[in-house]
Amino acid sequence: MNLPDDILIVGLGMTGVATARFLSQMGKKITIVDEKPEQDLFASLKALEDIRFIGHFGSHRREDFLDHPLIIISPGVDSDLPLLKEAREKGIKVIGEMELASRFIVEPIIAITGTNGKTTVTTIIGEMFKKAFGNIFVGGNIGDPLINYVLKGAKARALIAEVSSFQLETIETFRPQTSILLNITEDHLDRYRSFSEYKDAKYRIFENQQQEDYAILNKNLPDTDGIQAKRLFFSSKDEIKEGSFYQDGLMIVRLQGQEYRYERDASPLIGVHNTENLLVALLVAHIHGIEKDCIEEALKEFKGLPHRIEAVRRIDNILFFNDSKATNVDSTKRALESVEGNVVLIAGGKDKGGSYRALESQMKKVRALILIGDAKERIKAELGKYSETHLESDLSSAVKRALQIAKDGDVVLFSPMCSSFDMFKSYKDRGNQFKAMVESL
Ligand code: UMA
Repeated sequence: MNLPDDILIVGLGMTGVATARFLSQMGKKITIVDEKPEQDLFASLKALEDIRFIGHFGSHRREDFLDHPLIIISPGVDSDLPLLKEAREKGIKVIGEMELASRFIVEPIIAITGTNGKTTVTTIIGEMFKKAFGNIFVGGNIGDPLINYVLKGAKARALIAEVSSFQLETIETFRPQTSILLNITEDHLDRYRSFSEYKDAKYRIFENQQQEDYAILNKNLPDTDGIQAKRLFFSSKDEIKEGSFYQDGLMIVRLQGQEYRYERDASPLIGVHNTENLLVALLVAHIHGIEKDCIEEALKEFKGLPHRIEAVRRIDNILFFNDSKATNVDSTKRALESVEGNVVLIAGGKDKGGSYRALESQMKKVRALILIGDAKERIKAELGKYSETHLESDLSSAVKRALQIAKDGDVVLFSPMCSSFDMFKSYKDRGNQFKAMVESL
């Protein structure tokens, strides 16, 4: 791709830093803007100490957005910002880092999106591919921006990329060889005007695919018209002709007249949602010709990721789970479906504007609801009538309260349904603090 000499980068988080390093390596003149003041960008600025760029920090300035022929934005920057709209109207190109990276990548990309399960599926596929081929890049929304792969000049056999709706908003030519859409439920309604806008962003993962590519979709998802790639489905309920499904304790892959069977129990991951995650990974592995023994080894060895229904400690037959990664209501619903026994649920955090009512069907399992954070009043208004409800000022008092309320054989589940940014740096920080609090009880 021919890039102009003068480029604006919006956002100086992980993505902005990686993009700046790449553009600097290409000898471009770089301007970086971020709405945060300089003192809050210390770590990013330190990471760019050795490269030359112009930085304007604090609030965004109109002239920065209208002065450069190309703007590259980070996923956290809304592509509908009025200043970006104005730039586009002036003929300035606005793309995201993932689009930029993909223009320099020739190796096959396996891209995974969905509201929940993305990171788990990306990681398991990554493990299977590493066993089979060794040299694999795993990145994207999971943490390592794709542009870092290009920057390092490495040559992997394939790239396994977790892709968010934010990243998909700003693609133009991004074309994965295999695109996966796991599920779509309400999320990020603080960024999107409607659920359908969020859904449309997710479906863009198929937009540039051609007939020789693969599109893998959950059988439950509607409207699959308009996809050019070969469509394969997965289901935890229904038998599938071409794709993968669960039946009587087995995960079955059917592909080009062949059938491959795996015991569900071969994986230590619990829950129907994980059955679906595994079905996808098995299907992708077989599309790419991975041998059964590599697949089986990865299935057995992958014990799940931290902060996802992670067992922390048992105190007097009360089991504490950390599910801090549950940043939306569907994720918490899946956690409640997966754990056994009565549950004391600790939830709340930064509200994203969606409804919490999707949890109603699982509330019979909830002995008590302990709420924290910005969202606590809204959650109480929607779910409080189904169980004893307590509002707490912080996570530490919520944990202590949970121990008082829980009875023998109960589960204490910390599954916030909200993002962490009202009280914590990230879901990881939140989960780590929860674990430390439980350990100190
Ligand atoms: N900013 C502006 N102007 C704006 C908005 C933001 O200047 O209008 C600035 C912020 O002040 C901040 C910078 O942009 O300094 C942050 O950019 P960013 O939020 O894109 O952060 P990165 O560190 O680059 O992380 C991003 C992803 N973050 C988001 O999508 C919000 C990371 O996903 C991803 O791991 C990383 O790129 C590498 O690809 C995180 C995430 O929460 C895990 N993702 C969401 C999710 O999974 O639900 C989508």
